[in-house]
Amino acid sequence: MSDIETQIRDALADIQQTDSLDALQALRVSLLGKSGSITAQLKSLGKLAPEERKAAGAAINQGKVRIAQALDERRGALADKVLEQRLASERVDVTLPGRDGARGGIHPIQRVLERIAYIFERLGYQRAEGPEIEDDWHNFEALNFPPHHPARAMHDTFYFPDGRLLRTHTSPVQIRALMGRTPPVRIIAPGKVYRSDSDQTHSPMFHQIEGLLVDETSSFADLKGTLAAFVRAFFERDFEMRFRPSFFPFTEPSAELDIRWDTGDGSERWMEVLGCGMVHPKVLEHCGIDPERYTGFAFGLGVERFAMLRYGVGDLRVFFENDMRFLRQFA
Ligand code: 2NL
Repeated sequence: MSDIETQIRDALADIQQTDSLDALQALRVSLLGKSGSITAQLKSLGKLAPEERKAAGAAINQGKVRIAQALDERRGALADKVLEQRLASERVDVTLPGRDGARGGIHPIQRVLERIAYIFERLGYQRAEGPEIEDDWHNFEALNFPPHHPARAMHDTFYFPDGRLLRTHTSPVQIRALMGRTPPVRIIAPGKVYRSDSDQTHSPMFHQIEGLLVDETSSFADLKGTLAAFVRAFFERDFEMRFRPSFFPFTEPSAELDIRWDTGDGSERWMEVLGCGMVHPKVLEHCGIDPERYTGFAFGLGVERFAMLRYGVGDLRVFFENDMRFLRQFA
């Protein structure tokens, strides 16, 4: 009996002295495992005299329970210690200032696009958006392009095998907007457009803003006044301007707006900045609007051209190369 009690006392002391989870597990096996010392005591009960067996069995079982409890407690304490050590070694000072993250900026084309759209929004125009993948009807047919107009040719327009295409202007956005509304409407349609064209002055993808106003009284005089106000607002100065007769399938009459531009080397020249005109009656009809009752004006401009003028950039391609040395100047 005293042998058993000594063994249990030693075991409990060993448990208290164990200071790692691995060593504790090894100790558990050596005490309570299949060939552990406490297990061996239970197995040897048979050798005792029958009158001693009961008391010895009870003492061993009680000891076994205390040892198991002590092992569990010690394991809990050691696990807590391990966790505390980990928390201490991995401590993060959340009050330290962060590393300075590289801050992005708005691309110059997007800045100019926003600036133009905002000028028209202040004049009461609503921004409209639409798909970049269009069908022939919205991109050409509704806009009164004749069936064999050169713009429809494969070498000018990107077609998909199913006949759909990448929009060549944002006019289809305005067609879609017009179809769902009754005048008066004032829409501004900014976005990406695509043409099969690439050289110093043409990019296969570029940005356009078109504007459209339809009501019962709009005239060419309103168009001229609106665009003159826009050009002054955009460049923050006054210009000599001229509206030069032109042609588009979707407007009649049509014009191009030239401004008298100071080239910087002392000379001046007329420079074309946008196209415009009175909406062709056929276009209104295609959108379910009675051309006897309503008239409208429309205009379209290339955002890259306005960005080049505003920032004094001579080559269109720098806008698409994403050279950080160039882009950083606009951050
Ligand atoms: C240019 C010329 C223009 C329009 C775009 C338009 C849209 C509708 C109806 C009638 Cl829905 N017209 N847009 C009108 C005249 C000119 O763009 O040179 N753009 C770069």
